[in-house]
Amino acid sequence: MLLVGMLDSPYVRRAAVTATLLDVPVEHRSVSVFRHMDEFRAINPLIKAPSLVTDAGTVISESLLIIQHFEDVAGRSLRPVESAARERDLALTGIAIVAADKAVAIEYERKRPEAQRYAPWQERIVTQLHTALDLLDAAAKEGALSAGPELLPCDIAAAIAWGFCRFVIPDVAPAERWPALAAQAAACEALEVFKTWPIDRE
Ligand SMILES: N[C@@H](CCC(=O)N[C@@H](CS)C(=O)NCC(=O)O)C(=O)O
Repeated sequence: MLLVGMLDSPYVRRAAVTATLLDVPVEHRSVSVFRHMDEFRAINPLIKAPSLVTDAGTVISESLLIIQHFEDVAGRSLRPVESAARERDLALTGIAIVAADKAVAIEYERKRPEAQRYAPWQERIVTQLHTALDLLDAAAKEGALSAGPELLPCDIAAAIAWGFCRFVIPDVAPAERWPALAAQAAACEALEVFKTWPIDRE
């Protein structure tokens, strides 16, 4: 299987870390959706990262679906089995994905020429990001997010979303404002599986 996309994408990185934890072997190709558009388009005309090319040659977009395919191949999932824990994981994973979505939106807004930026929209997405980070920090503080020993999807998603914020928009995500989340993410980043898929490999 071939996972396509750069590891500075929180979606690509989440998929890569999950594949390793599920023991699903993936080859990784670091192709940029911006700098290598033609190369990306040849793999997936949608030019979305991550893209997965399965062993059968099928192209799958969207990280959640790619992870679902990894689970199908592995015959297991990283989600807890017990229903309350499972629900909590789904809720926290969703919050972490929203955090990543909003951080990406903030980064993309910054690509616009100054005159084409719309301040009320920028304020909205920063507020949404901060709300998501508040919720993740509270979860980390009460121990609902951790760095293992068994990593859950929410642990992975939260740590990766936080790492992405610190990497691309550190000015709107100061570490001292969300210390429990920052500590949880730092503990995850120290793990071998996170080091295998570093955010800044390229
Ligand atoms: N919901 C998607 C989001 C993926 C996404 O937005 N990826 C960005 C890179 S971080 C991308 O492909 N951007 C180019 C574009 O949207 O045209 C997922 O979970 O895979």
